[in-house]
Amino acid sequence: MAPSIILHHYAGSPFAEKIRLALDLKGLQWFSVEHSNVMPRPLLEPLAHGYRRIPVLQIGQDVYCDTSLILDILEERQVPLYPKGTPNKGWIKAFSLWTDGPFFQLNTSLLPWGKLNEQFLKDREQFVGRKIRQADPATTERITSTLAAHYAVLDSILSDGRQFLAGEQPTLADVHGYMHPWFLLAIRQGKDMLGPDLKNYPHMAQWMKRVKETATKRKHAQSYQKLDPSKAIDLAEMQSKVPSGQGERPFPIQYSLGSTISVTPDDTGRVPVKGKVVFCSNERIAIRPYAVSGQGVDTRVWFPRMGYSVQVHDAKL
Ligand SMILES: N[C@@H](CCC(=O)N[C@@H](CS)C(=O)NCC(=O)O)C(=O)O
Repeated sequence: MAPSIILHHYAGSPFAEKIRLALDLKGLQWFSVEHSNVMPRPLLEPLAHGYRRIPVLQIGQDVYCDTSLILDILEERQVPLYPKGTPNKGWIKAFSLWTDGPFFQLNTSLLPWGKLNEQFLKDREQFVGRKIRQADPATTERITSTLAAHYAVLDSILSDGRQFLAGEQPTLADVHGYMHPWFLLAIRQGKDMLGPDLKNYPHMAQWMKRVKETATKRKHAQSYQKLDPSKAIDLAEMQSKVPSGQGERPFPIQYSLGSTISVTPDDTGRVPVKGKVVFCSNERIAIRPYAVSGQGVDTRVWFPRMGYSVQVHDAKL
């Protein structure tokens, strides 16, 4: 049977690496749809309706934004990555606020910005909403030393001899932590990325090998197939009508099912996605952009509530 999971991504994205790793650790099969590492992404736009970050997970006409939500969706499938006896979802989510926030920002600030092409630099300036400059040597040294402290935290968690970050079995904590040394090493292959020397973190180096080996062992024999981006659009269009709305909990007072709202990331890629609310809970929210714009494909676009702001255009309470 063809896999129903479609990952929209590009090879060099550390956040996408999280999802690729989780898919392998879970032994799931998926379709890989590759997009450019800069905007525009004309064959993702009709599905994601303005959401400009990578990765995006598509299952039929449902489009899930942000790795935090994508990992929750994948967790609903076989081989849990919060096995019994390990820290539960809430704890690991709190842990990911560190890996995805301050740790990630420091890691990317050491990219060799001065050597990257103009188009990439301009794209990322738009993405972060400010000018990006190659740090001078003193700043680079300061960032490297702070970043070293972050890697030391990963190393110290592992220093008591545990096999994985949350104990003896791989969990989503490993998925969140792994993207950082992976990114540093992937970029270093071109010897261009600055930053701490990973040889200084022996526990982390062993753990990286262990995570990789476990993923290789567990991954499905035909883990992924490449899919043409236009086929992913066809697969969303083939679905029946978007199901009517629901919510697990009372809605926030400012909006309700059927309200027109925009959802915008709080930190980077702050492009609002506007649509009618079709689902809302404490954890996630889904909107139907097509119901407002009449453009693109009639998808449900899902966001986590944490890290995203809502602007209400028409409350219809
Ligand atoms: N909080 C988001 C962050 C995603 C993110 O920052 N992705 C980077 C790629 S690793 C991105 O979209 N960069 C800009 C781009 O590719 O256009 C998530 O967890 O998915």
